[in-house]
Amino acid sequence: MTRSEFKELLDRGFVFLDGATGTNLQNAGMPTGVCPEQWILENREIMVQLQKDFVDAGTQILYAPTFTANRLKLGDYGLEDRLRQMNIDLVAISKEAAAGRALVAGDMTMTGRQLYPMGTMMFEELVDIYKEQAEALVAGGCDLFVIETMMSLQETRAAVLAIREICDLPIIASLTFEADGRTLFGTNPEAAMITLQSLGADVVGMNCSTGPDGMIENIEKMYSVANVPVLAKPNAGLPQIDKDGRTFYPTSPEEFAAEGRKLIEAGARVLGGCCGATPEHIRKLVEMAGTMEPKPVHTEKKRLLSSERSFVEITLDGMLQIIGERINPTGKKKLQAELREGSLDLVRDFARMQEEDGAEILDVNMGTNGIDEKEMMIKAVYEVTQVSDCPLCIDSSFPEVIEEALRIYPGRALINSISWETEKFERLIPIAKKYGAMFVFLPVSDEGIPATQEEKHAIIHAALEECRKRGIDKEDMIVDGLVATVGADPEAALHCTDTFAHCKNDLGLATVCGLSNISFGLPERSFVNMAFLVMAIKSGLTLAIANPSQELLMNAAAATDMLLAREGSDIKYITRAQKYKEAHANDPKPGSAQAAQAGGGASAGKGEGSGQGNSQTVNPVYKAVMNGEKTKIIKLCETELSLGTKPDDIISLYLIPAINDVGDLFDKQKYFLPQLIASAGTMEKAIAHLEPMIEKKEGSGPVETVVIATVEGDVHDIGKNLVALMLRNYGYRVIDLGKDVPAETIIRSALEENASVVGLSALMTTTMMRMKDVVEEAAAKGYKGKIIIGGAAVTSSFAEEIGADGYSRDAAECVQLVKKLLA
Ligand code: B12
Repeated sequence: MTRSEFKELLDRGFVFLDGATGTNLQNAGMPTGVCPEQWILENREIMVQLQKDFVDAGTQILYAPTFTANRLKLGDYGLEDRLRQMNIDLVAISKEAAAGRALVAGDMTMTGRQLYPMGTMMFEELVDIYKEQAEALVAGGCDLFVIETMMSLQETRAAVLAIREICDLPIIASLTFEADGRTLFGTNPEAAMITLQSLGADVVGMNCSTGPDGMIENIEKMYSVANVPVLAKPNAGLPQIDKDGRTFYPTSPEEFAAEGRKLIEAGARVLGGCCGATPEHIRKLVEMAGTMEPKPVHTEKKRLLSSERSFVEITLDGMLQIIGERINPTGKKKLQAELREGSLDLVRDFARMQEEDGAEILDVNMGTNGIDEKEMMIKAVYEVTQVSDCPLCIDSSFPEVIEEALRIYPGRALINSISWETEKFERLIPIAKKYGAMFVFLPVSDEGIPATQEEKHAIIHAALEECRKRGIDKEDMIVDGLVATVGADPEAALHCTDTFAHCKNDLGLATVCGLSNISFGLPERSFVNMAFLVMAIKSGLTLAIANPSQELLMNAAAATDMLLAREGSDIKYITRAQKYKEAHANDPKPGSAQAAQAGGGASAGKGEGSGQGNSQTVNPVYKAVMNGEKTKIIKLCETELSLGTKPDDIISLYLIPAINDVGDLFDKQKYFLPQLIASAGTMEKAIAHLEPMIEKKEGSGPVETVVIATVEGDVHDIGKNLVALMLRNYGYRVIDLGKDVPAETIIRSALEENASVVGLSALMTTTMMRMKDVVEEAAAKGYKGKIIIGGAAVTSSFAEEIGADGYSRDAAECVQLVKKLLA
């Protein structure tokens, strides 16, 4: 099926998908622990019957049972060499069931391995894994693709790109959102929709995780930014356990259909069911939808950029928006030196500071001599996306640098810039199109900078027309006003404002400019820049590339927006003004001798490498863990040691409080999994470095053995490692079994090692009950030693409740506890 035929199908109205595969097959006898794809091939008649039932119920698109038939997942069963034939045969099963009455989608999902920088797999490796499966699915004759149950937006991007690079079949992309409205990796529904529709997915939506009611708000959010149909394929409710310990899904077909009504009202056009949804659920859904009309797919396009976790809308009539300009080595000696050494610490700092100061988009430019710009740009994109939620503006003079950055950027980026010079335009427009990026258009032609306003405007018109012909919308383009220097051309500012007004009012185009060029060569440039900014905003400027730490500019922009009565600008101005007042509460009074010495006070701006607020008071080791700065941490620990702080004090005063604060921010959804992982990695590196330096305490008496482990299902081991370290320092023989350890292994080891004490750690409410399993296992196997427990999730009363012999709050107390128990 071609993409345009698929679009026609979607334009006609609702499209119905199938229901669950896994749960229905389990009910039909598929045992747990087997390779589902292989089981289906061996029991093909069961699958054919299930899918026939779905088609009879109204399913128009069947998902072929190829969900985990990728190299990595099949590899778990030693079946990777059969990948191609298995995918072909599995598609054939669905085709037989469809018998021409439904389309068959080749189904792909996550591989189970995480992408760099959280895991070790590189982006291209994943693209190749998906390509291999996609090629097999095409060979099997699938009509379209579905990428489903995705928890990572970046992995979904890899799959979409892989498919797009081998064929032009339609693609449905569907992610799984948690109850908090984000994927496990922190992506919100809008960011997912913006990123994937611009990358070329034909339908975007969500499946699994919650029941239909939990999806409604997320579907509304997706629909609000969508130009493609929205998909909803919920579970039949949240899974529950029956009295025999079996999982079931509680939503009946009637209830499922009733909730489906709300999903349709929220904007869903493509509908089906996930775990627990039977053919009867689909039948009721189809019947109910027959009484409704789908909401229209928006044809009007918004200007939207996204990062992995957030998004920004650019509006022609809204407040001025700032693209932070500081991640650019031009004229910044310190940044240049760092980049040459391969360090991106300052890049990360600039990213954080600019976001804090009000930038909504961050420009990233790595152009300086003495470095490989492409390599550095890729590193910078990885780093900045971890520390900031702002979408990025990829800024380079080299198309190949831009392309590489767009390929790995986990969102929808802005390109800075594409000009009307033939070579650049021809090279970069297809790149913008392939990756779905927006771009800054520089009205400069092969003849150079246009000599007159008429010429400038003629170039803009020609580019707009050419883009339209190539399927690029005017909303994807932001025109650069080409700011000249007023010292050389007295009408420079007037020409620019004329272009801003023309673009906005006559062409409906957004505009951008770098401000500071206007004042080049003049004294007290900040006054000129500010006056120009006010004129530019009034004439219709949409975005400015600027340093958001320049208070004068930022506050003048907020005040101008307020005077122009732009929505939300009054609150923004007041908030900024209050922040300004607080920041300057201790400044010398204007006009005083100190003020004169301070040289301009508020208007001076922060300048490179300064202005970290009151962060000077925060300990750098603490800060590095909070920010997940792995590369810095050893150096910072060394500095702290040289100041006389003992290694154990560094752990208890800075490292532990920092990781606990990270946990709080994670809890409040201010931090997401990538940040949690980065902070934990930084903490682990610091502890490994400090461990050999911690003084051994003199032991006394016989050497007693302690077996210690984090319980099954739990991978948190930082605290457990500290406990082990402390006990070793006090002379105990510690057998550390690691993390995620089953009860049987722990007790077996305790018996074999003749341990006097078993120490258990658990950090999650979901794993603390595994401690009880260990206590029971000890009783069953006749282990007579003591069992102690710890970890943030547990308390002394819980220890009593499960029959453990002791609990301690931290590692130091644990030593006392063990001593007491063995006395
Ligand atoms: C770091 C961290 C991680 C790291 C762990 C890295 C590692 N190698 O350990 C990573 C990123 C991998 C991680 C993953 C996850 N995490 Co986590 N994580 C944390 C965090 C921020 C800090 C834990 C920590 O190291 N604390 C510092 C140490 C020193 O403290 P401690 O472990 O409590 O240990 C001390 C004492 O408790 C005691 N002690 C510890 N063990 C023992 C044992 C004995 C015998 C004794 C006597 C004493 C004792 O002494 C220790 C030293 O003083 C906590 C938040 C928090 N404040 O606890 C969340 C937290 C535990 N994680 C949480 C979650 C939800 C997750 C994930 C599910 C996230 C996800 N969506 O994937 C996964 C879980 C994966 C799994 N199956 O386990 C939740 C748990 C919620 C709950 N109530 O169940 C928390 C509470 C965050 C939150 N507020 O939501 N996490």
